[in-house]
Amino acid sequence: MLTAKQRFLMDTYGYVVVPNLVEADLMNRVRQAMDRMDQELAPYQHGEPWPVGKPRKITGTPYFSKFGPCIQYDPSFLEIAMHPQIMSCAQDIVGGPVRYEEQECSINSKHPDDNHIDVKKLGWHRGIGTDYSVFKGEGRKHYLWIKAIVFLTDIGPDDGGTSVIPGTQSTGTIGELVPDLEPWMVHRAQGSAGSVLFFSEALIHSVTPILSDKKRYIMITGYVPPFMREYEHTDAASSEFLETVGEEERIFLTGENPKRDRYSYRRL
Ligand SMILES: O=C(O)CCC(=O)C(=O)O
Repeated sequence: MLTAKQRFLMDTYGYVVVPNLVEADLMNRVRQAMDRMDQELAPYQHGEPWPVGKPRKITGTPYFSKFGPCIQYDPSFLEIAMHPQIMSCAQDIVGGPVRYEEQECSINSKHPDDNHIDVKKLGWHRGIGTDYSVFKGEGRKHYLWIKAIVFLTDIGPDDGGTSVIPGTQSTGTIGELVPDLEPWMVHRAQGSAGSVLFFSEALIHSVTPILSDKKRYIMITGYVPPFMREYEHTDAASSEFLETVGEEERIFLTGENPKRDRYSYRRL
């Protein structure tokens, strides 16, 4: 559950960083699995057909490795997605039970050419429109599609914390705002390892170049209500993988709960 202050930050800025959610042991296991995956997987060639659920290295440069989907690669990835405290915050923000939407993770470090940040040149994007991404219920705002980014390393001011344009979960478009964007209009999410950045996918956000010599590891999981789907069909868990997990995990991964109708969500 979020505190009143955290709910205020989520509703005002479209994001909140909740500290100290994930234990060091789980973070170590996730980072080790990410290093293994980085060694094992060759970069995906654009347009190559890809089986549903199969872990993939989407980007592979000496400074940036990004994987997605990745949840099937190592049991620690599903464990962190279903971490009880992360799930509790995700349910509080979404406003009911949540299912898996997608999972990506990345390892990045400073590119030798990156010496300053030009906010107008960042890779700004959002996944869903401002109107369709939010509903009000019992005096609260809830967000239908959120991401949780677990900081697996400490992230200080120069360590590539996710950039966001606060408030854009409610209003504004990239085309209107970015040409006139000023540095003070941008926040960079920071926190110690184990903190989790929660944000609405309607919030305009971007990867940020790293200016320090620190390597950044993050795990990103998307959460939606059970009646919503994965972002891309290849993000879904494969039927072979679903056979290897327990009932609670299967319900989380598919949104299909034999004891509830899909639209019993928030029926009071
Ligand atoms: O790497 C980051 O900080 C941001 C990731 C991102 O842009 C996304 O999840 O859409």
